[in-house]
Amino acid sequence: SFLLKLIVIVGTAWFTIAFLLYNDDRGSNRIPVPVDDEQDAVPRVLPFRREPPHREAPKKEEEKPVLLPPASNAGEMGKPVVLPSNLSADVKKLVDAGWQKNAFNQYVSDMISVHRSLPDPRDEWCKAPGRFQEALPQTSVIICFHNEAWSVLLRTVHSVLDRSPSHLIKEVILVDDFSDMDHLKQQLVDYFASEPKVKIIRAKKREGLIRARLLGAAHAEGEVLTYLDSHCECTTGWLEPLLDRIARDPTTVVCPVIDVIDDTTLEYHFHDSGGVNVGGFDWNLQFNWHAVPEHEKKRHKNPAEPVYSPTMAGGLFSIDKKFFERLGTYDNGFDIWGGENLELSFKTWMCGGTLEIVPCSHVGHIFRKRSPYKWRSGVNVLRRNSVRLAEVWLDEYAKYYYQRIGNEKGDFGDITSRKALREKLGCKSFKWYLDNIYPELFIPGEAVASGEIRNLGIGGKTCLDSPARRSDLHKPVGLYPCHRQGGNQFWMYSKSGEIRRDEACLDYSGQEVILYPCHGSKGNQFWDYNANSKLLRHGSSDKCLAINEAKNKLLMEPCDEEATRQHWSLENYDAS
Ligand code: LR7
Ligand code: MN
Repeated sequence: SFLLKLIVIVGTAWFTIAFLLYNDDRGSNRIPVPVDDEQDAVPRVLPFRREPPHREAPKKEEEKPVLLPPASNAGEMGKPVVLPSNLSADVKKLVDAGWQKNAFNQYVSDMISVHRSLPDPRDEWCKAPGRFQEALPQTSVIICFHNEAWSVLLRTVHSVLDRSPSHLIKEVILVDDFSDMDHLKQQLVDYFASEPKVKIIRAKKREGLIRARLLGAAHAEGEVLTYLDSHCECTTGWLEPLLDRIARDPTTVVCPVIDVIDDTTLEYHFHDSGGVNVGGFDWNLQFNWHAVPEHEKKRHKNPAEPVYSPTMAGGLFSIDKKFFERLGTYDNGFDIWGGENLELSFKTWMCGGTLEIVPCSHVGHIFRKRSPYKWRSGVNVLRRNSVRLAEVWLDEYAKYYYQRIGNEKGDFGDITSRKALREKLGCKSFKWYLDNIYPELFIPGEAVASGEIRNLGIGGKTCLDSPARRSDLHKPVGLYPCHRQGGNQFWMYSKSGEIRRDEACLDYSGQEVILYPCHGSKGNQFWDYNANSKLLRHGSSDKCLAINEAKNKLLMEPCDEEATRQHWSLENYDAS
């Protein structure tokens, strides 16, 4: 009977493990999408696409960083480092391992000095004498990390220390969010032993980046908090323009221009100040970038002046510590990654502050195409965070997000204290925010139909389907069996005859039916739906939308009311 018990125990354990793995797969960071499209709705940091987070923790054995002697001048002045194509098998292994652990080219980073030089990106306007106030508040720079590469973390810290006036840096707080890589333990402490400004704080368990940031704030002594990701590089003069805005008005929250550090070559790409973008979001509650809108351009004489931004990317910003506290910092129920950037953006605007991007300040960031670290098993973290955000801040607009997730809110925990906070602060409504701060955003409620667009021919089970990412623009629109889960099959039919999701519109110019940035001038993006005939007649061609026999391709045909392959139903269609 002992043997029997053993078998039962081993069996149960096996099932538990299998269940957890299964759940991890199901609960990974995305909204329900067809199985063949794993990539949608993963945190998308445009214009770069990410993949779902790794499901396994990085392997234990390969922890020792590969510390190569910096190759002479490699990467200086932000230049790219390109590895030769004829690498030996041993080196190639190291390069691959670096990519695997970090989702960027760690090997190349290790070849570059942690003090490398960068060109000065500033517009002349920024360098005018007296541009910024002399007396500026001191800042605590808070850098959270979970298993960051050694050379990349050090370069971040040195870029702060090397390129900031030392009297403005109260301290640099490194918050270790429960990393398990060896180099982040005693080796890191030893490295900074003679640098009194650098403090290392360790989370006792994995907190996720949001609570890690709060831990950093709790230890901070500076008047201003400046947050950076752990894979950044600050450029000359990055700090003064940020602190200057806060000195003038402590309710101003400021972000630098975020330049791209190439994930493969570590090249530093400058965004020139003519090309500054501002932050927005879509109804998946994902952050995105936009050109500065005309009404905002009109407020400025020089493009290097700070611009209002509806949202922030999240990782790189400065905020007055007292103002951050007044706003109730972050929702500490946010786990691991995501949502906090929009929360802070909405709150800032709705509760009496302003949010700006400061073109005189440039900081580089390594953009990754996937998240290299482990998230949580069995929970859709990003959705949970986003539902909390929507419940507290979006008022009657929350429903547009819920439509995107098939109205499955899941367990999002307790939010009473967050609602009480909003009440106490007497913040403005989300409608006020949309009308005044983000008037460019398309409001789904203004659509005549919203939901799936189903073809009624050949079985009547085929729906328009596309992730409609920025990378899908200019590509043909797909078809897929209808799944009733929103996501890639959620479309809106606007009053002006567009079939759209966010900024992507169905567009036909004689070749294929593609997605194209919505332009608002009808023509190739005009579709006339007739609820009686069920036809979708196209504006400029006068043809009708249909599907092919194999149900995998959209066609444009001469309109024929008898052809069921030209018949469509638009969910929630309301012509009144
Ligand atoms: O569990 C974690 N614990 C952590 O300490 C997970 C992450 N982290 C650290 C991590 O080591 C890094 O330093 O938190 C930082 C951010 O994590 P990333 O680099 O994986 O995030 P990201 O750059 O892909 O994501 C952007 O959106 C996030 C939403 O929660 C955060 O706000 C990030 O700070 C933010 N990054 C930027 O804004 C940089 C510019 C990207 C753009 C656009
Ligand atoms: Mn980052």
